[in-house]
Order: sequence, then structure tokens, then C-alpha cells
Amino acid sequence: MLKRNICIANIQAGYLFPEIARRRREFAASHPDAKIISLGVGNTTEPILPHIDEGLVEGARRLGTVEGYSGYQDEGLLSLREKISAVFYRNTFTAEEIFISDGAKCDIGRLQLLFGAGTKVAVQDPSYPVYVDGSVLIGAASSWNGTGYGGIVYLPCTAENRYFPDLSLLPADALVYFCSPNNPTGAVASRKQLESLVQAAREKGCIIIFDAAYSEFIRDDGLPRSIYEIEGSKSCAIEVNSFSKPAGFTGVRLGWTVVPRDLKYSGGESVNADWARIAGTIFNGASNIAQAGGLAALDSEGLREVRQLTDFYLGNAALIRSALQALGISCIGGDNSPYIWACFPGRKSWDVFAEILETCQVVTTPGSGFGPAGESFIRFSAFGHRADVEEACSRLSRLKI
Ligand code: PL4
Repeated sequence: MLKRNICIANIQAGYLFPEIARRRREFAASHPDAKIISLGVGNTTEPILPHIDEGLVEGARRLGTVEGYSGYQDEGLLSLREKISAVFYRNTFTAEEIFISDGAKCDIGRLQLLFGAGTKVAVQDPSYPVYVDGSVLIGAASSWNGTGYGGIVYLPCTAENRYFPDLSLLPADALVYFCSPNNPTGAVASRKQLESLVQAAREKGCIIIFDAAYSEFIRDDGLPRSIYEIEGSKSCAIEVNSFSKPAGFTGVRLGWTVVPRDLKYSGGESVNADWARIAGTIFNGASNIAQAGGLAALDSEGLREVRQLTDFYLGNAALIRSALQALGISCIGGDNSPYIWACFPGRKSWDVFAEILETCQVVTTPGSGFGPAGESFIRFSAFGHRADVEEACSRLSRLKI
């Protein structure tokens, strides 16, 4: 018989979001009349807007014609890679530096193959659980010690440091995950902060995996949307991004990863060449229908729809944030991000999660699921129909804070 992979044995309990779904199902089974509203998982709810939808439909229609048919597209449509470079990076990358994916999460998982089991990993604490769980699965982190995983360096992001980590804690030669706008805190790093991150990474021989999945929610023009706005970042950063939230593609599945040619390992080898090798070996490309939709999302009408959709969710976020503030609950986020991070001092996150579910029949996400520094926090997601969000906000007043 084969032995179980020790990395899987090391991983703690269930993945956060299925665990929330399990508790929701359990509550629904014992409260069959409850009208449960989810402000939990960050899953889009609004229909894909017409121009982008037509791009998808047209992409599917073309497959039914001799002239328009296409098969495997391993590295992604050239036109889409060029369009991404033009729209997001002022044409500063060649198509060979942009890799089309089936979503940011999938590439976040695969990227660790570049570095392997012995890699030191540093994460913002709290952070999107895939960074840590993915590191455990590849063997870069060891077993759970009660508050965190051995081998992971947690960089606390708290009210005291205004949700930007103390970079003196960053170890040398580490892979560092950084997400801005941040999931779950909703904090957005300033240009100065990202400059200090890039400087620290370069000095310490680190590589940053910059997760920009929420960049289209930034409304403050002074805030950077990409790590590549920072000088020197091409030699120390990979960026992942996604069509999921800006275009409503959570179910369609489309994203991209930028691996600059300037990025090198300590031995001088090209990270870009290795990523092309890995992607070519274990990934067969994103759906060509999804890519047609992605192209539509990046022309002028598509970008207008992206703005309309993200404005809608930001409108939800503003409602949630003011409902919480009216109750005297201190929170951040929600202005340049679809997440609101609310503090319940002295309480356990899972207890507050249970209380909000019981009292308001609203599903949230417990902050402790994002890391030790998330304890006593609750994340509210702004992805929901407007009427549901309004109803959830009015029910929150039932809480006895
Ligand atoms: C639930 C910082 C959501 N089942 O859709 P993708 O793969 O292009 O992007 C996923 C992603 C990447 N980076 C960040 C994210 O927050 C997300 C999506 N996160 C959330 O509620 O935190 C959806 C989570 C999904 C999952 O496990 O990712």
C-alpha cells in the first residue's frame, strides 16, 4: 500500500470556505424557515454585462465555424496577452511575459512548483488561505502548531501598523505573498509602502508573489494597482490577476500571471523560462471561450462595464460599512475593496460568526480563518444582490454588541 503524502497529513482541518458552507448547511437544516443571506464567500452574484457576455457568446459561436475553430491554446491567445500588457502595464511587457490562466487561485497553487519544498514562505497575516495551504501542500511548511504552520513566517497586519507589515520581520531568501487591495482586510498599500516592500525584497533576495485580484476596485488614483508601478519590481516580483471579480468570471474562469524576463533565481537562471516549462507541462490553457470574453472585457465598452460592475459592489460595501459603523463596530476596507474587516474586541471570530448567523441569519467569514492575527475579526463580503445586502444590513441591528 502507498503511504499518504505527509504534506496532506500536515494540513489542518478543512479548507476555510467549505467549512463555512458546512456550518451554513447545518444551520439551515435546523432552521428550515430561515432566509439566510451570504456576505461570506467572495463570490460574484450579478449577471455578466451585455458586451462582455456577447464576447463569450461570439467566442462560442466561432468554435462552430471552420474559419473560427481553435483547439488547444496552451500559452493563451496572443491578442489577449498583448491586450493585457496594453491595458494594465502600458505595454511594458512582451506577450511572452504574460501567461493566461484559468484563474488567480489556480496559478497561486501552481507557482510554488517553481521553488519547491524547501522554500521559506512569508505571508501577510491575515491573508487569503490559499497562500498558506498551498505552501503546506507543496511541503514548504510543516505541521500545525496550534496557532500557525511551522516554516511559515507570519507578518502581522493589524490596526497598530495600519495593516502594513513590519518588513524587518521578512526573512532572507523567502517567497513572500502580498495582496493589495487585501483580502481579507480591504487595506490597500500605498506607493511608499510598496516601494519599501520592493526594496526589502531586493535587499533580502526575496521573490514577491503579488496578488492583484482586486485591483479594479481601487478608486483612489494615488494608490498603485500593480506591483510593476514600483521601480525595481521586475527583478523581484511575479503578479497574478483575475477576471473573476471585475468581469463576473468566477464561474467562467480566467486570469493571468506576469513573470518578467528580468526575474532570476539566485543562480541566475530565468524564472520566466521555468514557468513556461511548468505551464506547458501541467496546464493546457484557459478556455478559448473565456478568453474571447476576456478580450471583450478589455475593449473600451468592456472596461466601462467592468467599472459599472465594480461600482455596484463598492456600493454594497459602502452600505455594509455604514451599517456596521452605525452600530459602533470599528471596521476598515470597503472603499477601494469589496471586503470590510470588522473588529469584535475580546471575542473569538467563530463565536461572532455563529452569533451573526443565529441572530441575523447572515453568513460571514471568521477572521481567524485567514491567520492568527485575524482572531476577533469578521470579514463581510460585498458580493450580493442589492436587496439582500440592504436586508442583511437592517438585520445587523439585532446584534447586541
Ligand atoms: C472561494 C486574493 C474569494 N472557492 O477566481 P480566481 O481564482 O481568479 O481568484 C481567486 C482569488 C485570488 N486571490 C484572492 C482572492 O480573494 C480570490 C478569491 N477569494 C474569497 O472569498 O476570499 C473566493 C474564495 C473560492 C476560493 O477558495 O478561492
